[in-house]
Amino acid sequence: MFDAFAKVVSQADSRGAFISASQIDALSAMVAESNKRLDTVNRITSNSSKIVADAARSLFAEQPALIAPGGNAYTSRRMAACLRDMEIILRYVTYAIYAGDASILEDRCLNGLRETYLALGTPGASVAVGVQKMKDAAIAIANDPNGVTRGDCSALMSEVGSYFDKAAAAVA
Ligand code: PEB
Repeated sequence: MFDAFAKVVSQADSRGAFISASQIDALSAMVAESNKRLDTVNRITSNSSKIVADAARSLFAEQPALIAPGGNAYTSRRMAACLRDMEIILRYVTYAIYAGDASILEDRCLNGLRETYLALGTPGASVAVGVQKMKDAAIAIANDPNGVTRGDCSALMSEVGSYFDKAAAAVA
């Protein structure tokens, strides 16, 4: 489990090298922009229930077989497991945004998740659709220019998107 700094250190150490000037520049840009990152995590975190519930509703509207008798999210127990899974994935994505590095998401959430869904008979492709819906909602909320100092968040938003994409690709 790394953050952006630990990852740079680990990479430099594996080469037996000092931290390079370009690595220092990249980390210093990350620090300079860090309020955007913290605002993003704060906004997604404080809207997490809505992001999960809306994405799930939209997924079930598109794929009603999931909630019909015999479906993978039919019965309250499976529905609860499904909402919980989406919340877990969103939580690990917020950790990755906070750390500026995907390794916590990869190591603790995505590693083995495809195999878990295969073993359970849960359709990973449907989970991936739900994750993409959470991505769209999270970016819309994080990128809202109202209520914050306005600035260019395009690089950060594409980074945020990449963590959701990684999660979706891991289970699709
Ligand atoms: C992963 N999900 C489920 C299980 C596990 C996970 C380990 C089995 C144990 C259980 O039921 O609790 N757990 C989850 C996760 C981490 C973890 C991400 C990461 C740290 O520890 N069903 C659908 C939808 C989808 C879904 C497509 C979008 O129809 C999910 C939600 N996951 C789902 C369901 C189950 C499950 C379990 C329904 C229960 C499966 C079953 O018992 O039939």
